Amino acid sequence: MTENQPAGDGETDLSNECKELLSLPKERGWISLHQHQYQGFWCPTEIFQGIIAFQKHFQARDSDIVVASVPKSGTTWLKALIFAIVNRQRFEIKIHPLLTSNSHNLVPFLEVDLYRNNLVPDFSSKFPEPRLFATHIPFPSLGTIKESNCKIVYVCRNPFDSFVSLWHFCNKVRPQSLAPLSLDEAFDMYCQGMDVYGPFWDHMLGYWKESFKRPNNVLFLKYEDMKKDGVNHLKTLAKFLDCPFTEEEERNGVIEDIAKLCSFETMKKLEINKTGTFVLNMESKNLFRKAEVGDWVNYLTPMMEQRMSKVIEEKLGSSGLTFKGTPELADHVQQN
Ligand code: PPS
Repeated sequence: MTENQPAGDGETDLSNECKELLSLPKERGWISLHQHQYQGFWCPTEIFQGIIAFQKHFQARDSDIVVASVPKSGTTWLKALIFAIVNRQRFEIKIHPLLTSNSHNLVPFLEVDLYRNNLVPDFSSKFPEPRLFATHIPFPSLGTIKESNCKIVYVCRNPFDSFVSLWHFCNKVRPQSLAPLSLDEAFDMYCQGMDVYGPFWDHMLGYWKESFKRPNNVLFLKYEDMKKDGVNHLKTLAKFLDCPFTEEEERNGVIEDIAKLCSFETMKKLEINKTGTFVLNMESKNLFRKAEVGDWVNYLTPMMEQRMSKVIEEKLGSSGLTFKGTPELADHVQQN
């Protein structure tokens, strides 16, 4: 089957499935009018069909590499880092594809790009091995990826900053026909677990637990740690992906070059990221806001802070998963 070709006899089935899905629990959406609860997670209407087509048709290979995340956790960055690491023999830094393409267009989302609109992609030509994909789908719903031996790199971010990032982003990309989401309303939805692909806690826990069960297949990273020590994270990533940096590469500054190429400062300034688009025709410039750890203090009231802390404690407290950039939580964890 070739790219842009409908999924054969699945087309009618999928339409029927989608009709059925629209009868699932439904709430106000973040980037569209509605979101729906499917297999336990919340998903914008537009993405359903892609999720179903992906689950039905995608055949993972052991050599695949999959970037996974809750939205607004560092996906754009991680896609760039992995693309640059894996392809470092193919491209010179000075004329690198990341200088002329947004990382989302180099490492496509399975459900939002490749299988969107019930298309079945042509994997034969454009995808040299290892194939690089991304997804926001929670671990239990990953279809054949779960059973394969492929490498999954998951990035998570402290929920305080993720929430603020999500709220800003959604208000920028929501259709103009929809009223903006107020901070209060968005916060309430988030704390109830009705965030995009959420509840965020289930999303994180799915990959967190799997990273302990299968450490050679699932690498769990934290945005705040990556910001603090980019070079060491690049080494960890390359090793996990079975392409460790050689001593010579280290001596020649290859790691630093990649870190710089993929840095927020570099990516935000690129013409392609100021003027281009990425999935669902959204403007790429909205992917680059502040990239700070702890920016949430500028938005959340003490009451909101307390509520979020309580949610995190209740939902993630016993998991061992902790976050930096949330001083109160860090203190709390230390006290316990
Ligand atoms: S998405 O839409 O899910 O792909 O968004 P995602 O990339 O996960 O998250 C966007 C936030 O990441 C910041 N960002 C970066 N941080 C560090 N380095 C690089 N290169 C980078 N690129 C984007 C971006 O600014 C968003 O965070 P906020 O806090 O909103 O600035």
